[in-house]
Amino acid sequence: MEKLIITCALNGGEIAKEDFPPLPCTPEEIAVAAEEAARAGAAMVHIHARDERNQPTQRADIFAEIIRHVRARTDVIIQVSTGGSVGMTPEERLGPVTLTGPVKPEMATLTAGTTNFGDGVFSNPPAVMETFAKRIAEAGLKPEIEVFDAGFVDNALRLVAKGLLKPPLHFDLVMGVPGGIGATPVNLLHLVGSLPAGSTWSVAGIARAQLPLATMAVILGGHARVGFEDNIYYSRGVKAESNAQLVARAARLAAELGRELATPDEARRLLGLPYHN
Ligand code: KMH
Ligand code: ZN
Repeated sequence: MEKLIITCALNGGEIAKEDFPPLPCTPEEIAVAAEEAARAGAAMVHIHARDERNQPTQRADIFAEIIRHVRARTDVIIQVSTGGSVGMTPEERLGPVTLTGPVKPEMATLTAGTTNFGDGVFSNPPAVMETFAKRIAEAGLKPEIEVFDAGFVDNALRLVAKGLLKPPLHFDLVMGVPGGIGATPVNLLHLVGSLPAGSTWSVAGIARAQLPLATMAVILGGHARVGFEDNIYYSRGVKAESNAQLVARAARLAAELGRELATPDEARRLLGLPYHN
């Protein structure tokens, strides 16, 4: 089995800092969280940005500042969100994909469909998906295909058929968003079974599903995403103290189950990233 890539989704675009003060929001807070997560075993961080008032933003200048700070501390793979926050326009969401030079990220997310998302709608109609696939490819970034429901895999295959995505594909199976696919073992097995041969995948279980689905990923040969974007609890009723705490638990679990962790450079090789350190 390949080594395990742990991705830490540090902050997300939906949780308010007022509601959860440990959420990393400033470039410095995000960089410290990324470094701690990397030390705990994460090979990749998935990053959203916040503005001066801690509100979700896709501003390229803020992402540039974040990436500068992260790279000063750690060589972890930087994956930027193009999901942003529910309700943002597609052009707004593409902000971090415009970055070049020393602040260019290595990966960007590409959500392969529309889903209800809590009380809102995360809108990704076909034309938007096609634009995002083109823009991510033109920027020289590897897409991580975000799957919130079963049909999203088929949508990704349509993009492959149109020549807009090039295999091998990397998927992140986000399970348990209210409005998306339920976070059950059977659903995970179904999603994994529907991926094209040669794909890599991680699973991001929402809330209390984070730990059991990460465990399944370790067993099945997939990869695991943990972190505050998906789950702010360590156990029932007990908030997590840091992203690193959640990463450390996933790392311990992998060790118990005999699965070695990938370093950032090993993860780059597994994902076929063009930019090796
Ligand atoms: N904030 C969600 C609506 C991504 O990062 O690409 C979507 C999201 C996905 O977070
Ligand atoms: Zn995200």
